[in-house]
Amino acid sequence: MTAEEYMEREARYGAHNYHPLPVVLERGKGIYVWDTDGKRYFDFLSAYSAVNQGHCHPKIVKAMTDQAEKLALTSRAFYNNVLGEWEEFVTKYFGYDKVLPMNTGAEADETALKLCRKWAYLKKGVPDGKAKIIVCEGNFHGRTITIVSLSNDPEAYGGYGPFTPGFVKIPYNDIPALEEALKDPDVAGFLVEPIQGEAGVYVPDEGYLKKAYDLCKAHNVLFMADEVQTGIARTGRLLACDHEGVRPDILILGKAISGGMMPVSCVLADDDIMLCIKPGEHGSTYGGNPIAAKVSIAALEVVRDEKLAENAEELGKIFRDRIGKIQSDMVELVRGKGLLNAVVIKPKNGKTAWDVCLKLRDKGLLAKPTHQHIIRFAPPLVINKVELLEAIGIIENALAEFE
Ligand code: IF1
Repeated sequence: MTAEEYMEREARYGAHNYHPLPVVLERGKGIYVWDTDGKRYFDFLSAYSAVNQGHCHPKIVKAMTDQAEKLALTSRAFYNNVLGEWEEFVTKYFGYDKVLPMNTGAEADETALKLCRKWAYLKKGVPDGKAKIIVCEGNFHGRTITIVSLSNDPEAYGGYGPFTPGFVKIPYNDIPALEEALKDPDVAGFLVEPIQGEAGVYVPDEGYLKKAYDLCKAHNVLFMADEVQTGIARTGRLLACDHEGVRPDILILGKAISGGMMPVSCVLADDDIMLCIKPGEHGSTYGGNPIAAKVSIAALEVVRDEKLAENAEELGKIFRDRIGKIQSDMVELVRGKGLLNAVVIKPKNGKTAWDVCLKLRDKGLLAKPTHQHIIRFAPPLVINKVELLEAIGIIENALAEFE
């Protein structure tokens, strides 16, 4: 089949809820993916930061296949011999008393919201049904009805009402707005992305997270960090909150916690919070399944053993420095942390970020525009300096062709 035929088949039989860049992939290894014609590309999306450890990392593949041959799924109706191993590993790795496993990022965010409300009623003394949670404009936390209720992006929430009540939206990176919202005694939690990914890799002012955390503490409000995209070494630290020495009360993880092998997500918290949810009050058929447990341990070991956070920190600086020096009217701005970066593109002669991404594809590098005018660049964190410089060369050449 030709690439065209693969794409037509998807359009014919699949729902039209995506608009992919026209490239059909069939194989991945490390920082590279190959299309159905055998052409190789740098993957500068990394499945939205799920594949931080690189495609098909041998250690993670082995963990997956070994466990798949033994025991794949028990549900949580019974114990299995690996879930506890993962729970011990993950809680020690991130430094929390307890972990609750789910599958997708959206489910982990939902779990955090439920946990926060339970805590508000059981521990903070908020009257039943009155708990409020503060969220930030420009957020992206997933696609469920409750989560799109938090969104102020019409594309995400439009046509999906009625929406879940109990949320207060304030501007991102705005401490006075948070201070004001926290005056309400029924506020139970504050949910925030340490860097807003979907908004276009929007990095808040230095000190924002720390100030927000301190304000939450002063008001007995839970600080909940959605590190689904920023977590697991992407921004140059294990967690983006580590840049400011903030330890969230509720930590939400997904994506790279499995190295992109399968959906694994979780919520971490200490006993005082986590034990507010009792048996039967929350869960998921696949959450914490034996394959997920083994895959996730391997994925996190790779992050530690291959020093991916350190690599992201170092190479991220080179990336922003070199891209910032490109002589092109189309490069308005480059921003980011570690290897989570975005370039804001100024359209030229009717050519937009989409056209730049098509040009990059032709030259062997895959990236995806967000919000018309922004391109996100997030390679697997196993990339080395020589490879990064080659990729930067491709970006330079692509932009030069629009001059
Ligand atoms: C799609 C964006 C990235 C997330 C944060 C929770 C979730 C996500 C901070 C939900 C998911 C995704 C989903 C993906 C596109 C993508 C994305 F462009 F929309 F913003 F990564 F940048 N919290 N992000 O970023 O996780 O339920 O998907 O596992 O196609 O919707 P999920």
